[in-house]
Amino acid sequence: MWSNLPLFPARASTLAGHVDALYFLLVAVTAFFTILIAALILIFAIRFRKQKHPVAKQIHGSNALELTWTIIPLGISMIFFVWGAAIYFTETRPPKDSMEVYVVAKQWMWKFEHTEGQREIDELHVPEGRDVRLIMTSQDVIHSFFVPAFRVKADVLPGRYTSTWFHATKPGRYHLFCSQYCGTAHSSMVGWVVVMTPGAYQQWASTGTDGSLASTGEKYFQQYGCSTCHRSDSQGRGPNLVGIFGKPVLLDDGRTVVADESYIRESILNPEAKVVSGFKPIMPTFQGQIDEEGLVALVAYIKGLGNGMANPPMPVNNPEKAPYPVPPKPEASQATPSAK
Ligand code: HEC
Ligand SMILES: [Cu+2]
Repeated sequence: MWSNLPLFPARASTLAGHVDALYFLLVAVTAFFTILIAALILIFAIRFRKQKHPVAKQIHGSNALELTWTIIPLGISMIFFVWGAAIYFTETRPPKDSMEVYVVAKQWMWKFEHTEGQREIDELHVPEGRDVRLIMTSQDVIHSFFVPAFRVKADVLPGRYTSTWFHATKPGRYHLFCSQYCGTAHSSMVGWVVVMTPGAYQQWASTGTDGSLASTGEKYFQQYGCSTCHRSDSQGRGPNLVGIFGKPVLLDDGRTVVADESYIRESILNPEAKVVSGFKPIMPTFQGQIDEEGLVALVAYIKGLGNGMANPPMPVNNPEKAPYPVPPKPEASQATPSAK
């Protein structure tokens, strides 16, 4: 009913209707109380004017009145709170099996990296009818990813991954804005989200790539020498990374963390922040050597190890089939992880 109102952007995601409904309720309740209060001011000003009531009659204390004006507003604000929180939780927790796109923002452009290997600038192609999760980071300052038609807005921060998701419901081209002032050309940090039918997307995604994102990551994995310490068996100087993604990792200070994208990123840039139990903090930092796009590729590679999705798992104990040269097995040495 509101779709033709030019004040409103198109409603092109599953979330848009929920956000709008909450928004309309807020507007309606606000309008109701604005009108009610304005009307009461007028009515009281006339009814209790000085000519009719020369001496004011004071009322001291009324539990009924105080309870009423406490409980009703509390109830109303709890509706906003609970409903808003529910939408927030939906919006921040991507459904399982979402398709994933990595986003690297920088002054003043959006870079998108698809797991299939497609790379785009200021344009994001996605299929209609699928959950799409964005894993986002910034190369410089704070940006914010905003697609009004999806009612999706999430800050994109340097030094960490943030994530949001959407499920587009209508093919079309939708505005993408940076909604966080980020310097001189902030206002031109705009782009398009192109929602395609699943078939058209399939075709688009399978043309003209030079390998998946994970395979790019695999190249880096060898180029930066990660593979000399991280092997697909337990003989490396670093932990075997096959299948670690999404699993809990025991640290040497007794804490347990889940190996998500942020953990892998931190492990590469600041390996000493969280040292895996049973290992020595010998991993060098790669801070300043690998840029955000390289990190994204490495994350995608490590993520794919062992779940058979992005890449076949690293073969275990099979030097012939290993994707990189496997050094001969060291004899039991100080580098072998000791069970704690
Ligand atoms: C000198 C050997 C060495 C090199 C080179 C090395 N690492 Fe590590 N890495 C380690 C060790 C040892 C640990 C465990 C101790 C720690 O957490 O710091 C580790 C931990 C990790 C972890 C956390 C693993 C877990 O099980 O939770 C990740 C992820 C990781 N490294 C990725 C990389 C990547 C990617 C590279 C290349 C850019 C790399 N490492 C290069 C030795 C190395
Ligand atoms: Cu920006």
